[in-house]
Amino acid sequence: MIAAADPKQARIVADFPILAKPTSRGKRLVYLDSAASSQKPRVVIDALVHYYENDNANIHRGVYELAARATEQFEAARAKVARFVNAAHTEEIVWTRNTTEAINLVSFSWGLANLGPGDAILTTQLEHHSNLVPWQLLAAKTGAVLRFIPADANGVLVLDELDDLLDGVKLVAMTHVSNTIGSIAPLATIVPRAHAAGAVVLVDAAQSVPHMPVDVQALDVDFLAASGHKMCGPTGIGFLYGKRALLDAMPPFLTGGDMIKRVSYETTSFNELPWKFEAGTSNIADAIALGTAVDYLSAVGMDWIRAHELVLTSYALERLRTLEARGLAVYGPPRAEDRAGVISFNLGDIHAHDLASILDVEGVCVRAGHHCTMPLMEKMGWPATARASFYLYNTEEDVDALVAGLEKAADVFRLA
Ligand code: 7TS
Repeated sequence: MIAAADPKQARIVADFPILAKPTSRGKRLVYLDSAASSQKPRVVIDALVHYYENDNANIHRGVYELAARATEQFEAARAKVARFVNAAHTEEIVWTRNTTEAINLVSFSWGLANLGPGDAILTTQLEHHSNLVPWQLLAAKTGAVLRFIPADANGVLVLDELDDLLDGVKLVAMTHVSNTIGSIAPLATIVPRAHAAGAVVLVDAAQSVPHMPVDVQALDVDFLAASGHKMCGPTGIGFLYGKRALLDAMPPFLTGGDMIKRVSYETTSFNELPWKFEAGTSNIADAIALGTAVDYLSAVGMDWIRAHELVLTSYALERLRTLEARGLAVYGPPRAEDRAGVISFNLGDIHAHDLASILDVEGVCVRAGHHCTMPLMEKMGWPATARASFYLYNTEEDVDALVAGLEKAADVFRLA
């Protein structure tokens, strides 16, 4: 039971101030675009204001109490994120702006130092541009080649040729959850085989860390990237997890203040982990507020969030099926268990952007377009899709509003 009337669900919805604000047309806001960015609970918004009103100072330099307090909270937030993904050591968490920057850090630092002509990078056909473009550029710079694990028509990775694909691979860089199709990658199968082939594994966890328990030690991944803004945190803060031995051996990415140990006019020695990778003044307030977001998610329970999204996804798939006769096509794995709370679809020959505009009139926010996965869209033969994505604050009423909006669209376009 996850209707809005459920007491735990009602409390969660009430934690997000924006959900109580009607749209300009007086509709209830039905936010189904959390894969793009999540809404923020009041505790996170309050954490930002509290920091600026009470604790604001630059970190890692002031001897005065205020600066010490800012530093302490900034580093405490790092420890919270480390615990959240079960990193063995807090210094294995490097703050970045977002997933994209975390992946670029690995590409520029580890990639340029470790790849050369003839080496291979293995990724998948499902990737967001953020986990594809950096590897294309790295391959061009180093002479490495880029290979792809294929996806089938449901967006499920096909592993039949995996051993051949892994031959000569130094890096496997793949998404945990497809942001377009919602399919969950079988990391438990791929990671050990990648390691056996001598490869390092980077996981783009932008769509998994916010939505399900993720344990970097259990998965045994070498690098993992995620964005704060998709997990109830502020924009402008994300993180890279990296195994300590790998991060230790890597050269810095960006250089300048804070990432140094000693500088002379001629030369520089670098700071210890994780600060070696954090050049310049960090995004202090947002890191601290991401710590608050992680506390909030942990209090709700990541198992609860995954189970909640599974129930909503099952319900949505079932309700959407009633529109198949009117031309609704739903993409991705047929079983809800095989996906995260992401559903891409098209309705008849209505362009996905028109569909999203009609839904918007009803207060329903969905994303339409290529979802930053242009090669996947082309492979699937979809010019665009509309995409609904769920989070802890969504309810069955939200799914009902989506379905009602789609029925209205079918009426407007006179579909069957
Ligand atoms: N990787 C995946 C799997 C993503 O879904 C996204 C963002 C990114 C990387 C990039 O995250 P960023 O925080 O660095 O921008 N995905 C989406 C989306 O699906 N709609 O808008 C952004």
